[in-house]
Amino acid sequence: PTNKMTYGERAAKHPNACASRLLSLMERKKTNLSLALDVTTKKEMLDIADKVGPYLCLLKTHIDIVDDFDQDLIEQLLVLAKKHDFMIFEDRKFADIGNTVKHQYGNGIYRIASWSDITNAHGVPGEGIITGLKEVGLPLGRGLLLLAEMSSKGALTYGEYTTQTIEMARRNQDFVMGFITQRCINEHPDEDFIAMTPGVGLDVTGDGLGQQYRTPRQVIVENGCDLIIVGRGIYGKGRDVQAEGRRYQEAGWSAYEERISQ
Ligand code: S5P
Repeated sequence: PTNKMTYGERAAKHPNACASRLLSLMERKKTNLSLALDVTTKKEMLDIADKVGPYLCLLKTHIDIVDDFDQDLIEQLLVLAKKHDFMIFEDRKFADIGNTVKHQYGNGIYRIASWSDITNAHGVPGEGIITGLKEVGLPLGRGLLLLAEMSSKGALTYGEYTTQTIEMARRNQDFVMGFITQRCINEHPDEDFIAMTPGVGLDVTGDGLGQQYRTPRQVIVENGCDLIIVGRGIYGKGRDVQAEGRRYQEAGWSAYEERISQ
């Protein structure tokens, strides 16, 4: 199964180009850390991305929360992505019909598809959401994640909903490269969806607004996930972002080494 293979071995045989690019980056940089950079100014965003960049494989953005967003922010993020060798994931969580999401992905002031390697979507509207996003993203070599399970308390992403979301992904493996999930979803021997997991923290178990945290070891070793997505654990109030970036990178990587050596 995939959770006994190295990221490099998976990269070499992965049919999805975007997934293969990410897995080989993870192997070469020795990191499975994604930073969830939920800050609201351009200055903070660029400053933290530059400081934590050496420890990341994937920078996760919420571009629509930046008060002073402009095109220059995108250009500078792309410069940092090149400088530090990380990919970008705009966490847009699309949730509308195919024709609408196509425009939300490719048009508007953000033009997400033009700069973000990866984005994500809910399965709630049905398979047309994937078809719409694919029309825009696949020709650009982009990848999509489906939200199979959420980290927050009381989330409705379970049971039949999650099962059907996974089936949608299985029918669209050219574009769907993985899941936002709390556990590894791969079942068939030839199946290799990348499992990215938010709700990761080493110091606290929640945030008072429904978020629930588990440790990198719980996520990577016990639940077989591939990437840890960490936000406030790294840039939260009073934290040394560089030191925390290194700490989460080391925790994530040693958990992965423990898993593949078992
Ligand atoms: O189920 C989810 C899915 C996502 S993408 N739960 C989440 O928390 N997220 C995102 O992960 C959320 O939007 C935020 O950007 C990040 C978690 O941030 P943290 O500060 O709680 O680590």
